[in-house]
Amino acid sequence: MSPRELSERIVQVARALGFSRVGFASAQPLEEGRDRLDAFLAAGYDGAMDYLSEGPRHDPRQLLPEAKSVIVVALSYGNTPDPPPRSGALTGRLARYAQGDDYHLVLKDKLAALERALPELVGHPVRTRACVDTAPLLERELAARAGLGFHGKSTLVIAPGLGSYVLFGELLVDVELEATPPAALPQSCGSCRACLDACPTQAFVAPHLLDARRCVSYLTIEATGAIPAELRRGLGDRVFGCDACQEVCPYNQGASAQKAPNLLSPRPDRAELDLVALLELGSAGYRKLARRTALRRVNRVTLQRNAAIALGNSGSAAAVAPLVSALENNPSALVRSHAAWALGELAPELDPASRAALRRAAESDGDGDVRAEARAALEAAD
Ligand code: B12
Ligand code: SF4
Ligand code: SF4
Repeated sequence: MSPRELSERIVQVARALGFSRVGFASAQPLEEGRDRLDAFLAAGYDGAMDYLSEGPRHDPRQLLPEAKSVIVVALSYGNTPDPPPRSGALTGRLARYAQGDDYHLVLKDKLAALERALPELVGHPVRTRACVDTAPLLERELAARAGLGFHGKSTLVIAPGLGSYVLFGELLVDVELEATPPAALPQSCGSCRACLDACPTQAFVAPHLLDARRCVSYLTIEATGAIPAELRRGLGDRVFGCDACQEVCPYNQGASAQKAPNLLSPRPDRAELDLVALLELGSAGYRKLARRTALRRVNRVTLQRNAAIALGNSGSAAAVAPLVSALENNPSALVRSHAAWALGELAPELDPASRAALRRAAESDGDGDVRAEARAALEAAD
């Protein structure tokens, strides 16, 4: 079988598994990507994501020394329903990719099926390594090299015809496959800068360059400690991830009407979560909420912290009582301190009882951060 025939048969199998795009790239090191990653790390834009500097991420052969090619697949989730209009209810938003099954599990299952099909397609045993997100690999560089899309100014890879709501997975193989030529036009953002202007925390340092420490996705998912006070308002009602830079992208307009299969099976009840229930989440509730979803990436306290901030951003008097309860009863100082901040944001809504709770926390909470946040909230209320 010619290399082209082999590629075509692999594409057929991958498409039958539900992948929206499939491309092939050489497993040669990604030199340009390495330079960009080094500059990103040198500037400290990675924040606490130490794993980004561990091990070379630009060389697929570090993961499979015999690798000759990389099969890159794209899973499209653009047709997740658009978020409902704000209703005034105390709800928090999840990023689109988190509204259904965990993409790591879905992609890994599908890549395993492709892996099993390869020996018969190729005609001999094949050494492989499947990667989804967590392996030390520059997945966006590989996706672009495999012709699946181009680098948007938002740093997301945009797949023509699908937009940026695509997730990538890779299969490294010890087989020489014909590289996919770059995707057909259009291939750039042109003069557009909508994503840069829409970012609620001004996280873009320049086109194609993100200071991850300011990104709502980083703050709500990766950051485990206190969220810098000056960025909390920017979170708005987002409690897990952020799509603001994708929502405004012209390449994503009409995405929710796409007919492509959505392997993540988004659930309507996951577009928004009840913020009070999230703030009061118990262990059993957390297990039920996070099971087989991307929410597994964060622990219960992180979700409670995020809920406290979103309640503080709600402007609603109904948020005061649950926040006072969290300030007085939550065992986590992180949650209590963010509840105190949130009460300060709701200063015009505070009644004498909630002010008294803040005063008690300011004087006698066992944690210094909680005392400081409660004092600041009282100052805001005076
Ligand atoms: C760390 C990480 C994050 C961090 C940092 C993101 C960032 N922009 O660096 C945080 C937590 C903020 C994050 C957020 C999100 N992430 Co993320 N993340 C990753 C992860 C694990 C590593 C990315 C990385 O190495 N960053 C360091 C920078 C320097 O590298 P890079 O962004 O990949 O950029 C490279 C290229 O794009 C290229 N490049 C950069 N600029 C330019 C400019 C030009 C002109 C050219 C030619 C090339 C180029 O050079 C860079 C280095 O090689 C990847 C998975 C993986 N293993 O790659 C997922 C990944 C990038 N994330 C993904 C997703 C879906 C998201 C979110 C949309 C989730 C959400 N809804 O909340 C947001 C989007 C935020 C954004 N605008 O990027 C997808 C992106 C899919 C896509 N279509 O691009 C990935 C690929 C996961 C996956 N398996 O699908 N993420
Ligand atoms: S995901 Fe949100 S916070 Fe992060 S860069 Fe995009 S718009 Fe900004
Ligand atoms: S919003 Fe505009 S600038 Fe940003 S990625 Fe999309 S096309 Fe590019």
